[in-house]
Amino acid sequence: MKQELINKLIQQSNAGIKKFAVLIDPDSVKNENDLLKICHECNAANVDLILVGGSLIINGFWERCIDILKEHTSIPVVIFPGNGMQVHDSADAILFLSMISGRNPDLLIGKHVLAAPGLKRSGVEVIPTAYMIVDGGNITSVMYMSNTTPIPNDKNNIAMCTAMAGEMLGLKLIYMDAGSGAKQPISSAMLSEVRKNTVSPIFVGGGIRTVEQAVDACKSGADVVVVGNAIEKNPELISKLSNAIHELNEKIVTL
Ligand code: 1GP
Repeated sequence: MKQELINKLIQQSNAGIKKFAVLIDPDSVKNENDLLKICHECNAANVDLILVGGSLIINGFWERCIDILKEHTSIPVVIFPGNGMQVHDSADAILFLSMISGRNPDLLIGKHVLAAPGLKRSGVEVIPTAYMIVDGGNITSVMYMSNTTPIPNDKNNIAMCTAMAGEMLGLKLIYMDAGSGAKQPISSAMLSEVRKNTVSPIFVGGGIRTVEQAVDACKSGADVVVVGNAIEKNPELISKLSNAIHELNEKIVTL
């Protein structure tokens, strides 16, 4: 199985390099032109990853969305699946999410069994991901659709032990998510606690709307900051967030 992207993420995380990922929900993009606008902004801002996914597939734009992105950018396009139907051969990789914050067996292993043969045939890089939902102050789609209880946002030890267990089970990447449109992002204290006790690359997302929040998340230990909602509303934010995160890397190199 391919391990190109995960190996790069591990290497760069070890070197302290911070990355910015834009999340595109194909159901939220109105038309191909809007998608192309976001794609061009991502190219111009040197965004590191484009994640594609959403809780549902409503408008039938799923496969076309990934194909358009692959035609117009060399940024890796990574599926962040909201359900087992969100697979497409032309993506570079898929986050194979085991929702270890919850106790829904279907999302821990059940859906994976169904998806495995198709994924193997597809040749898409499969990244085993410890997916942790954290309460962001409101009921988000992922909470409702997954039928799971999120980790309470002040229970840093629960988050830390959950992430450690995920690593011990062999999951290669940790994704801490307050859910799309969360009122508040995951706290710096929780991120630091998880960072201190794990070595895998950490993705963080959910409710990040400002440069300050993105930079704080990086300084607290996140390797990749994921932003969806805020950039859908204001695509100009893409370059601001990307520049701010990449500036942190310049500081690392010159230290
Ligand atoms: C959600 O982590 C992502 O799963 C991004 O969240 O849309 O709130 O940026 P936002």
